[in-house]
Amino acid sequence: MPVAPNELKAALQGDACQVGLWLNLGSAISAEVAGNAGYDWCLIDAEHGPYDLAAIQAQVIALAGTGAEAVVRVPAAEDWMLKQVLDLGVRSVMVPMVESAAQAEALVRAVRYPPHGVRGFGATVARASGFGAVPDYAQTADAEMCLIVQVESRAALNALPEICAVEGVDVVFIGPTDLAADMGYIADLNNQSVLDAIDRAIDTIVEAGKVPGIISLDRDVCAAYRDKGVRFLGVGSDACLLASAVRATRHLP
Ligand code: 3PY
Repeated sequence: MPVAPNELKAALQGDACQVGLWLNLGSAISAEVAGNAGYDWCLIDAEHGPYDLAAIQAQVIALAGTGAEAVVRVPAAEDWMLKQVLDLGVRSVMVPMVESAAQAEALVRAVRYPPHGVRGFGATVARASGFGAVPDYAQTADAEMCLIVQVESRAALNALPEICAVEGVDVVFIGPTDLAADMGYIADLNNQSVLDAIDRAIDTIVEAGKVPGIISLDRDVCAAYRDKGVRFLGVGSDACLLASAVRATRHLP
């Protein structure tokens, strides 16, 4: 039996924008709530959330019963971090701060087994193989991997055409917050130079035939990015949504 198809990866081949939510609370219950809300994907943010492997696993299991693909953002571009996450049964991963084609190529290899990659083989004991219930895991896992690389610095934007040309990269995701910081405008997401750089980056990614991704907490900005061709779109985070709803509910009219 092969690995179940990665529906997010397949959908990214089409025109429809795949809409997702960031998970930063570390809660399996909030992951389940988000997954059942109809998002195409939910991103377990192990770069900026309170996640060890057990917390990631709990959210992966919570999302498994929903229609949302579990995407895990690892804290850094490290093979061993990807290996541990993939062994949990994750097929879609985001990697922050990718700044060169060589780095992107190394990541493509990190999520694939030999001979096409360098992923260590532990699938006989891993959750990924259904603890043996998916006997063809080793032969079929590579094809379902969805690799999302983040470009979020001036160095990354300078190398963008080369990064986009790397086969095996499914989505090139612009990180607006880190990009603004790297450009000297920390926490100033509305800075015109940053917005212009993002627009140019989206155009470059689309022209290269890759899927552009981005996140915004502003619904109008999200719609504009979708209309511009973004096809992997983060529209919010569980932590921000909870915070704003809790504040809004505090005072009676
Ligand atoms: C950024 O905005 O820099 C991101 O990485 C998205 O969280």
